[in-house]
Amino acid sequence: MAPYFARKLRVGMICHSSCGGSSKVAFELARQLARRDHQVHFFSQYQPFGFTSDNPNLMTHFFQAKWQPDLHPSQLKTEWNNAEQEQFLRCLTEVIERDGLDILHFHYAIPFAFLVVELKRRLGGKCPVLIGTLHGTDVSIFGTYPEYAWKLKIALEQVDCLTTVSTSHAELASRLLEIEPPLVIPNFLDLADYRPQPKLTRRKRPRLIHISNFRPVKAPHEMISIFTRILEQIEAELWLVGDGPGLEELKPRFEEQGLTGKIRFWGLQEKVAPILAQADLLLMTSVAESFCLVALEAMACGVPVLATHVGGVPEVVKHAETGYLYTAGDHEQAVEYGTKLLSDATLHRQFAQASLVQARKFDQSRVIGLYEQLYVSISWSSRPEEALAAG
Ligand code: GMT
Repeated sequence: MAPYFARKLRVGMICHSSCGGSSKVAFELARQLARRDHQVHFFSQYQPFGFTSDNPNLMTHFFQAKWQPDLHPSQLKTEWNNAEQEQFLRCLTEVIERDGLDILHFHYAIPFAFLVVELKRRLGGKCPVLIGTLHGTDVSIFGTYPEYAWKLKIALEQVDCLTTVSTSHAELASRLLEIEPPLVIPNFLDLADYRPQPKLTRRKRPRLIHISNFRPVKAPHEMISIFTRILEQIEAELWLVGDGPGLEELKPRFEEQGLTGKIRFWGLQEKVAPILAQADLLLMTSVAESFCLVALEAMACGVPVLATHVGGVPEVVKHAETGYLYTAGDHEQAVEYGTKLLSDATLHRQFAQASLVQARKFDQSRVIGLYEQLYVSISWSSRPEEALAAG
């Protein structure tokens, strides 16, 4: 049962308008907190792809009505012009002055760490407690440019509490940005939404699936090469879910390799669970992943994972239990693992079962309580008189 927090919180949640993992996590956290009767204000530049809510405790603020035509929903818009920054700060200030907020929680550091620090400068003592979650390339890419890392460090040090999604990412952030390691609160799923489903069709060939935004960090060209080599060993097909500017560049490669007919393109999908549940193996080829939310989504649907051994992935996928982790770039190893799992039904059943067990560790019912505890303890420590009055 969900823990009951007598004190209902007023939380502001900020994220990018992309369809990526950090937005998904932010929105799901907002949705689950609202279901627990907290008052949640969700702030994003535009309405993120597929995000809707009919819970009166969850109020949305999309402060730019018209989507920028050159912004693909898979992209994170990290550079905001002055007008956009001002609109954002005005929108936050209005809500804070009207409704009051105990906590303001941003997801992905850029540009939000800089913007909330500016908000704090303007609001002084009226500023809510600031919490930031570092999600991925805000550290693993931006953190590698020394000048940028320095600016980020200065902003992040003015935030009241930093969290991140895996131990590996906390260590990376601490090393690259020279900050105290952030608190680790893993990503989570509502297992009511992600679960195994009966296979809809009888199939002769096993089905691999890849879900991403096809950015370079996902190394999608590696996926073609691995899939082509798997086809030399067994019959198989590949489903591609998601979209991104990188996908168009890949399409001619599929044709060159004679893969048309073995690949289905699904494009961007609001609900990936029903598609995922029809697959046999998730293939992820990323060069960096702080967590790999899609691996968790797959496991929750009873689909084992073949992924690169990078970042926080080993904290999610258990090697040789819920999938296989291969050394990035070692295609031979990836092909060997993939073929083995897809051609041994008993082994596949064992892995699928173990995946379901592993996914339960990340159910929202376990993780949302960690955020509630953090919010309560940090907002009370910043307002000791209120904590005393509440006993
Ligand atoms: O950091 C990114 O490039 C994108 C980010 C996002 O907003 O989609 O993804 C990251 O956050 C997800 C949610 O915490 C994690 O599951 C992903 O592993 C992480 N991506 C990378 O680290 C590349």
